[in-house]
Amino acid sequence: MGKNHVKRRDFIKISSAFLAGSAVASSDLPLSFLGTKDAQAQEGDRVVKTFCEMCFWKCGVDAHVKDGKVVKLVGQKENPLSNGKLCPRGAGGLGLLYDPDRLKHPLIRERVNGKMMFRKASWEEAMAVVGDNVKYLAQEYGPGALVSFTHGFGASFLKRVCASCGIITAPSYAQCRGARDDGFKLTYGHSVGSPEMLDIPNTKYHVLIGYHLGENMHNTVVQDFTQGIANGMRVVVVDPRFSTAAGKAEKWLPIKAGTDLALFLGWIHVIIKEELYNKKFVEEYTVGLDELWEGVKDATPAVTYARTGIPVEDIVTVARELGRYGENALVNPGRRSSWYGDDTQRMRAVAILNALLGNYKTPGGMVRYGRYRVPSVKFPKFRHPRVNYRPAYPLASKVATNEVIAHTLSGKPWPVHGWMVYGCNLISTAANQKQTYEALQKLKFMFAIDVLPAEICSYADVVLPECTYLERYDDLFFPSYRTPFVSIRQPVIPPMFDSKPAHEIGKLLAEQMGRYDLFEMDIETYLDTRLKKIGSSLSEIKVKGTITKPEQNLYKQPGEKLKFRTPSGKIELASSRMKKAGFDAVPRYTAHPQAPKGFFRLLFGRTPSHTFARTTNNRLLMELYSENDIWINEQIGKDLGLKSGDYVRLSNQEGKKSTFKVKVRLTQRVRPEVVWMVHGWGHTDPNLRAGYGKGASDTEMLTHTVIDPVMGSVGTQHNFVTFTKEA
Ligand SMILES: Nc1nc2c(c(=O)[nH]1)N[C@H]1C(S)=C(S)[C@@H](COP(=O)(O)OP(=O)(O)OC[C@H]3O[C@@H](n4cnc5c(=O)[nH]c(N)nc54)[C@H](O)[C@@H]3O)O[C@H]1N2
Ligand SMILES: Nc1nc2c(c(=O)[nH]1)N[C@H]1C(S)=C(S)[C@@H](COP(=O)(O)OP(=O)(O)OC[C@H]3O[C@@H](n4cnc5c(=O)[nH]c(N)nc54)[C@H](O)[C@@H]3O)O[C@H]1N2
Ligand code: SF4
Ligand SMILES: [Mo]
Repeated sequence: MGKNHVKRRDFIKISSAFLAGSAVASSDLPLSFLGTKDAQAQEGDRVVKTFCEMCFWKCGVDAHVKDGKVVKLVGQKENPLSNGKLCPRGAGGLGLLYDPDRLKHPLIRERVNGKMMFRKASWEEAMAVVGDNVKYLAQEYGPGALVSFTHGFGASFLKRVCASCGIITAPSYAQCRGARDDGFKLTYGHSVGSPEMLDIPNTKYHVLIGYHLGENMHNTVVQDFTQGIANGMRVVVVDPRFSTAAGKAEKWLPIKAGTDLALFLGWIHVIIKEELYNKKFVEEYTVGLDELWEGVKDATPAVTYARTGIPVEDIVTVARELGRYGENALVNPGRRSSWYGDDTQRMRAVAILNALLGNYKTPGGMVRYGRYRVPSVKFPKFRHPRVNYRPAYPLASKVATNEVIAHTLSGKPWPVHGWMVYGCNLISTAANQKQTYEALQKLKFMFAIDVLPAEICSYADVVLPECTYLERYDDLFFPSYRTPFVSIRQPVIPPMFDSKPAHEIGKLLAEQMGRYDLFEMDIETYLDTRLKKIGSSLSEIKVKGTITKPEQNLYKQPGEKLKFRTPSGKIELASSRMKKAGFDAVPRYTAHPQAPKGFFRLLFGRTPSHTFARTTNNRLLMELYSENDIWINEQIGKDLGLKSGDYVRLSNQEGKKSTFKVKVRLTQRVRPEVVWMVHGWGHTDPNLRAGYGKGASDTEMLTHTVIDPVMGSVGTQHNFVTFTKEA
């Protein structure tokens, strides 16, 4: 074992000595943060242009600084993702920057008199422990013994070093949009992208499946949706819950949860049978129509009604309207698709529906964005030892987080003995917590890089405090988008406490591995060198914040021949790759289990003012929404003797009880057999002093997962809960 190796990990409460006495008391928080619509700088304000990381959308931000303090955050006008506006979470970034619970120093786990505790350490000491263990694991167990879980932009610098240690996995794949992306890749040869390549402002007829815009607050998509509605877009929402988006719709189809695939097959049935599809497009650009019809010919509206609970008339009307609006209609692919374990096939069905409409590169349809290409800088060669591993799922484009956690536990197919966790709180992010906890116990070494004492940190051997996005440079951001752009993240104020940015942590790690050369170029030189390649410079972008190119033409040009990177070169209604891998070439419906008597299917989602579990300690955002509640159908609740405002404990089908109580909200806005809550609440770590015990955790209840055999998406919506009233 590395000389500084530390042993086994029980949860440790990071001593309040490391948290208290912070420079900023919570009472210093600028509580007027929501009055920031006025983007004018007040006298004496210095404005620093950067981009947001309160979620992963990365809107441009103008940060106002006064007397060395950041006083407000407003949307950057020049930035196409913000268009001068931030969502509540973006505006509430100060609640993170000045969170009195922030991690302030590196911490090392130690056993003192038989008791485990964290010791405040210098970066030198902490990195020596990390370095020793990383090297030891590589020497002793070979490539892949250390895996990296990363979510967040700073990870790019760590990847420069960490790819050497084996697999990198992110919860934004199998827990999030992986099934959507792979389902579309199988069908179109490319994914929908992020930002999603959809021309929503010009959509005439828009079907949303679950995708709960307005609660799901991706800034630009919400702006596009609002624009679409202003342009006369008609909206249909399919959701067992009356979402905010449903409030904007002409039709809410309260589907029986888990039966969406049946609805899509029913729509495809009507569209083919009544010849409502775009014949020219389908003939020229798709393959497999006959096979598709074979697969859906029995999915009549009557059968579909029986499966989904949606009246025949609604099924037929929406199919006909989709056909009528054709190229200008959109069945939105949504985003988080890890639902029921048959997610790739469900997303394939959505892809197929769009293909039948012929809405490819059309106003209101699916489009293609290009990006502002910023060439990279060549770094010294670093040979990445390869893990001899075939993904467990034949058509997976990435390795799933839950898969790696399972491998850690089983030691198969390769031994995993160490984790690096950057910016993801695996305790609240990965379902099947028991597996996560057991894997943590089995690890020989784990280090976490975070800004807050998130649950995962309390299980680490070493905790490294990153500074927040408002205190650092990161890499340049230039996603594929309608208006191609490059934006800069730069320090608005210097790092507080003894925290460091990811690029410095990456450098320290590289040095531990003896690779001083990997970070020889300091961050400013690196960014400037990159920017010079596009005729700009660091000094220019620091002032401008965002550099844009003119908006692209998104639509198919007359005479343009479309090409698709699938085996057939066409959109595959029947997928050759699925067939080859032993799956149904055309999606097929199978019924999912329903709730046992007395139980309700647990569904979850977002609220506009919070992001996952990362803002549920943010004192500013908690003023807007301070704890989650559980939505229960009004009649059901009354029958159970509950009323709104009561508190209950949840208990799931396996008898797992929620650690904390949660407030009841009786509403007609959910179907009787489901209940719904906002994800990310019920922090169990007392170090998160504002969030501890507020609301209940959805993840805790997700003990049962159904993994998609195609790409490993973690279906979590087969868990059922019941309630015990709290005194
Ligand atoms: N039960 C359940 N699970 C889910 C979901 C769900 O709805 N329900 N949603 C899924 C989806 S869609 C996704 S994308 C994933 C998201 O999964 P995660 O990204 O793991 O979500 P968070 O809980 O926000 O954890 C982020 C962690 O990063 C830390 N952090 C914040 N800013 C920084 C920073 O600048 N630097 C560093 N180093 N750390 C930072 C936060 O303190 C927090 O500990 O979760 C998935 N898991
Ligand atoms: N405010 C805020 N916005 C966010 C985030 C955040 O944390 N906070 N996270 C961002 C990220 S990374 C992601 S991936 C997205 C996730 O946001 P979405 O992709 O919109 O989320 P989902 O979890 O797929 O969908 C939740 C909705 O689906 C409904 N639903 C549940 N089960 C079913 C079903 O069986 N059928 C149908 N038709 N509907 C169902 C729920 O009632 C709920 O309204 O949000 C993004 N935007
Ligand atoms: S959508 Fe909101 S939280 Fe996400 S980057 Fe934009 S402003 Fe920040
Ligand atoms: Mo996500």
